Amino acid sequence: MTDSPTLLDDAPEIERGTITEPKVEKPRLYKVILLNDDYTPRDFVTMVLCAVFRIPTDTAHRLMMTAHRMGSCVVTVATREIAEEKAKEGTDLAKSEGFPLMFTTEPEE
Ligand code: TYC
Repeated sequence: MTDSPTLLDDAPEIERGTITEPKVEKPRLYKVILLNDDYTPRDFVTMVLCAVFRIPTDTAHRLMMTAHRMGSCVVTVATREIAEEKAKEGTDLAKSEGFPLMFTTEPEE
């Protein structure tokens, strides 16, 4: 069945398309979360943050202390692929040294 003609039929495609059917969606972003634990040394956590997330030592130390005091802390926000890759890199680096330090990811609201 074909729709009846409307005034919009003569409007440029872009005017109809942009308002009702956006074609390009922004990728959902994911948080990388640092979890506290009772065993990983503070300096090691700071070193992992610097190495994996390429952040300055003072920022890494502040994030580490936030996770230590609050239980967890958002380190960065990225696409799902990058967030999962960074979380695994940090968790694996700690595991290779025998520490239970963990990073997780979760979608932003
Ligand atoms: N709580 C750990 C300790 O007292 C240090 C630590 C901080 C571990 C932050 C993990 O995400 C963490 N040694």
